Amino acid sequence: MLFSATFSAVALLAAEVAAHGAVTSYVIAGKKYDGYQGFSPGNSKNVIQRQWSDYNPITSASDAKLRCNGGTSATLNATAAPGDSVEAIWSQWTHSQGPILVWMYKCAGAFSSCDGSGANWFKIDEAGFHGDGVKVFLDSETPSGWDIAKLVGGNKGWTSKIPQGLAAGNYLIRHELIALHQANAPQFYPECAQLVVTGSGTAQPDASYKAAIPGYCKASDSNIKVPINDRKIPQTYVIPGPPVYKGTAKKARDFSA
Ligand SMILES: *[C@@H]1O[C@H](CO)[C@@H](O)[C@H](O)[C@H]1NC(C)=O
Ligand SMILES: [Cu+2]
Repeated sequence: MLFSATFSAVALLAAEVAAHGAVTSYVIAGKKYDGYQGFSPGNSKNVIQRQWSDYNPITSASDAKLRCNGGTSATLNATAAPGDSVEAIWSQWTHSQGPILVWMYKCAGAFSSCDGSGANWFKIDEAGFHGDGVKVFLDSETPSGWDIAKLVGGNKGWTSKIPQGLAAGNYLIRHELIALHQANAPQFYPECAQLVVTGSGTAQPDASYKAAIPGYCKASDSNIKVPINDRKIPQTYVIPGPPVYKGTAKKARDFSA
């Protein structure tokens, strides 16, 4: 009896693990960094990623865990310059509907006292839905109009760039997947890592690019509470949160010079 109880607990855990996912490693400015592996803290203590207790979905837009999946500490950091690429890798991921959001937060000082509080998070990248209005619906699996579908299958990465000219300093970088496959029941999957931005940049986003986490969205928002299987609604999707901050990169409309 004891054996079978233990066995089913393990089986249940395995099923949970199979269903969800988290960022488990990074490639930053060409260098590979381990993330936290979860469920086995003793095996992955010294990493750049803030440690999370599990990668079950967060189902409330106001849950304090939304910030970094509850993780508050990491012993290491990665280094990158403005314009460098940051690839986050999910060792497993299974949901093919929902947006990808990549956020940063400038710490006032040391990482150990950087808690990500206040309306100071800004997006550096995002990806959502592009249907063809004919056969690609919000809930289509194949083809999927969602970029998040590219992460399905395991050991897949998403690459973003540190904004040009971004002020040097200590930053948190937060990767967030919002899985929308269950109608009106969003699931948030965020993880954060510690990143030292080098160089002589001074650019910082103004308040129009910033938001608090939690706080940037509400449970009732039409892009959070999504009736994904309703093909009568417009087959479009607006990614939640402020616009993506591009640093000093020229915007399309800045064609003078
Ligand atoms: C980042 O990591 C390096 C190497 O471990 C360490 O020397 C440095 O103090 C860390 N930086 C911060 C801001 O914690
Ligand atoms: Cu899941």
